[in-house]
Amino acid sequence: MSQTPLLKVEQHGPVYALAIDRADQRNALNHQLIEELIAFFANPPTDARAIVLHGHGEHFCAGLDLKELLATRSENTIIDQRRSKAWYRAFDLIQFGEVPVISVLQGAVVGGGLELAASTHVRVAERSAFFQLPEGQRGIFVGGSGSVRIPRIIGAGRMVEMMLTGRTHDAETGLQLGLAHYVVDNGTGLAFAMKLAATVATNAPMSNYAVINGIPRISDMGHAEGLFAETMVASMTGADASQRITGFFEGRKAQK
Ligand code: 1HE
Repeated sequence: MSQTPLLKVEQHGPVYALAIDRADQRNALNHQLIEELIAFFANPPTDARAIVLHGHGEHFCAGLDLKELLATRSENTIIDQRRSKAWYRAFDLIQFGEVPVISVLQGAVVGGGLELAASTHVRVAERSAFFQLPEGQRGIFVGGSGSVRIPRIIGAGRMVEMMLTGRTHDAETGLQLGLAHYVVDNGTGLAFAMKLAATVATNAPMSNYAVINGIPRISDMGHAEGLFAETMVASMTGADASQRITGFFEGRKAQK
């Protein structure tokens, strides 16, 4: 029996809006959702130039589906690691994918929901958004790449403190920490993100690809390796640079 999809896809020209449609369970990530994320991001539509990821309802995402965890946990730790491996695949496909992803964050951005948000490239938080890592309180650890991605955004020390105390950061603090790049009024995040996505979509696709794949990797390299990688990546961009640069100067002349 086929399951009703939990990810809803809408095309708006070069921008695709991808909605997590599980508001009754606060968009908690179950196995089906992770598999649907993998299916979408492994083969995004070839005409997609930017993707907006958002969640239906009052909350972006309540993290791992804890009921499913209780029902499916294996005593065999090797088998149990399959869950994390699926999450790694999904979130790596997002962060190191073909197309920039802009997320819209409202209400709970907690646990695995924060791990998911951290794999997106631009994060727009509505004022209602709050960020928390309650894994310690639930007797578990991050298992969706949080310990790799989140310290690179807020620093290892802050993540340790968040996990030990279970503290909640509001949208404004999230902005200061880099968990969000924008804070907007409640109910306006999707429209704001769609506008940003339309702008991102006008960049050269190869430049966007180089930015999302090159910058996080190069920033992990040593100085010499980084410079070498940068020049290699740069040499692969620029297919339509002459036309774009000429267009830029002609546009400025026309304004004068
Ligand atoms: C869930 C989940 C969930 C809600 N798994 N079902 N994440 C957490 O520890 C967060 C747990 N959730 C919450 O703290 C709250 O639900 C919220 C703050 C997100 C929302 O509160 P509220 O009052 O709007 O909703 P609610 O009444 O708590 O929940 C509504 C329903 O969603 C209810 O189901 P129902 O069938 O009884 O109606 C809840 O059980 C369900 N629900 N959150 C399953 N998370 C790979 S490692 C990652 C590790 C983690 O992510 S740990 C953090 C897990």
